[in-house]
Amino acid sequence: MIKTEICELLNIEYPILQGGMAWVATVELAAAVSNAGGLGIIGCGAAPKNVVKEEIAKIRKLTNKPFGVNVMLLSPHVDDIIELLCKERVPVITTGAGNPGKYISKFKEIGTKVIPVVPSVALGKRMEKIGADAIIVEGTEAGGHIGELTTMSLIPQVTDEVNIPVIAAGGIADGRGLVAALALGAKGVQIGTRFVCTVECRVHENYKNAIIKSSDRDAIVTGRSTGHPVRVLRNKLTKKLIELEKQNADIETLEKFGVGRLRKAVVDGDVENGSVMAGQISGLIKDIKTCKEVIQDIMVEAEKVRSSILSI
Ligand code: TUI
Repeated sequence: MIKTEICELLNIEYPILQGGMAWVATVELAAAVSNAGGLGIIGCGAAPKNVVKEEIAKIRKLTNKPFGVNVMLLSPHVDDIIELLCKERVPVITTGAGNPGKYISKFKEIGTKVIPVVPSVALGKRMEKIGADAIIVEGTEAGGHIGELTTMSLIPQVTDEVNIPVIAAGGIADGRGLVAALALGAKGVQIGTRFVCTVECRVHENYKNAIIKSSDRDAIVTGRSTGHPVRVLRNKLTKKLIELEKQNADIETLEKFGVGRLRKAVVDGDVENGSVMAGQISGLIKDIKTCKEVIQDIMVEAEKVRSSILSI
């Protein structure tokens, strides 16, 4: 089986991390991924401290394997969450949607592994300098809040410039993606959308079905004009947002229009008026499996792909 230094660093069996998706990456999903040998990650999104505290208590009951917590740096509760995570001494912290520079030394003090998500070489280098244990390098293929560059072009550029392990994210959902990421110099992958379509993921079934029904060109980007581009599945909401952007609506109007939309899709199952965050790889996902099946299938396929490449 493919093992890399990420497995050693995080004390996990397979070099697969589950994306810490806001609203989506709840404790049930994260525990299932950790129990299946990957790294499950609870996504804080914009949740307040008490909610995250309960999630951490629950995951400790559901698994004795390592797990992570993702801090979304645009959250209004970010300082409270950081304080909580330090107190709780969670094994791994990932960060997204911003620069976690000012928090890294706090995490290092308590021995937590810190893995920021970065969308560029410059930020990756900065994170290495200030002590990140690894970096998740996320291409624009990913769902949710995204950067500009593709996984294919970002990963080799970053791996050439840093000495800490790189974990590839964005556009990866199977064993081919894992082997491709390793070929580009990554030591592991972070997978989001594939884990949404699992038995253990608690999103509304309409959300899972929207991904299953989607095809290659359905995951589009809105919000470029606000400076916070977000990849979501095409629906009534995106149509309206595109219209508003064409009319040069101001940032405040656009951001107000987006408030509560992710919850609407995830919790209420309103996949027309809600924000169905999902990556470009959505079109590849055709079924709902358990997290264990997802991980096993990826690893078995990766081994096959690796040997077929070696015999070319
Ligand atoms: O964070 C994500 N994906 C997310 S967060 C999220 S919740 C949200 N909803 C609506 C609007 C905004 C957020 C949904 N999906 N992925 C990790 C990621 N981080 N992608 C890109 C970045 C990133 C961007 C800029 C990381 C650092 C960064 O730094 C800029 C700077 O300050 O230098």
